Amino acid sequence: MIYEHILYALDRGVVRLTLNRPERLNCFNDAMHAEVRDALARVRAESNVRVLLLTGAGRGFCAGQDLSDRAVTPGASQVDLGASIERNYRPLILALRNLPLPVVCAVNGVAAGAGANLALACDLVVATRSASFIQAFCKIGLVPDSGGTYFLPRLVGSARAMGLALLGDKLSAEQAVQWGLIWKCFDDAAFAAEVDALTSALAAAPTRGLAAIKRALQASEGSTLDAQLALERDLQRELGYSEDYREGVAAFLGKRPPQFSGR
Ligand code: T3D
Repeated sequence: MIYEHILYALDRGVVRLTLNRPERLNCFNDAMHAEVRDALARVRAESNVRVLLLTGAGRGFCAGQDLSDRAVTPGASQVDLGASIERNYRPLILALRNLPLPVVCAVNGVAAGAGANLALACDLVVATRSASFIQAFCKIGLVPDSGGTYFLPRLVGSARAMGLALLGDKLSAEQAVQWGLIWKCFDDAAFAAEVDALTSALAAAPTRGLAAIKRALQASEGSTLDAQLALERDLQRELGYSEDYREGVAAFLGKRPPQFSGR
């Protein structure tokens, strides 16, 4: 597939997927959704990908759904938003969550509506200090989608989730870090270098182990202690036979840096 609305680049194990409609703050139309779906399938299929980096072109990260595709003209039939969610947003969020490798979101500017929750669905979210997060849905009579009602209370607690979702106020990246909504924010000038350092470190790490950590932490969100203990046992058993575990132990005992292959 030739991409018109995203950029896709693989370099040293890191796929950089850039939402690329900067004149509209990278908001989603159906074509961009189809391209992102194709790109995520490609990431899954390529054996040498060890990290996915999601970011946006220009001054914004993503402003959610393209509302110019939702203008209602007199006499025209209205769009079934449930069908749009089912076709586009739900599979997108599930694909990111189920990818067996770390997904980093580099929020380079405003993240609004489904754009904000797309970021929250990623495993590590970093932002420029000038970035912001807006649960814009309430301003147009909608409910937070793309996992917003799932991620928000789990990340920041129900009082803050309610405030963000009911008021739709802009939350600064610094406040988002303080509230535990995202991992870190960096000065804008240092952002690219910090993101490179983060993704390079993850690309050199034991990929299967990281995928298992992601799976176990996700599972704990709806699980019991006993079920988690059983899952940890099963994952540890599996990882104990991996090349990266053998390399990690050998490197530790040999007092040398490990060279993980991701296998
Ligand atoms: O519909 C379904 O399928 C259901 C799923 C829905 C999921 C959703 O995401 S619903 C929520 C949709 N998003 C929003 O409501 C956010 C709308 N955007 C904004 O509120 C503001 O643009 C921002 C707060 C994000 C940024 O404000 P600001 O002042 O920095 O920029 P701006 O001037 O508003 O935007 C720049 C341009 O991008 C502007 O175009 P123009 O005037 O220069 O030609 C603006 O219209 C355009 N733009 C920004 N967001 C959207 C958009 N165009 C279409 N759709 C957008 N979502």
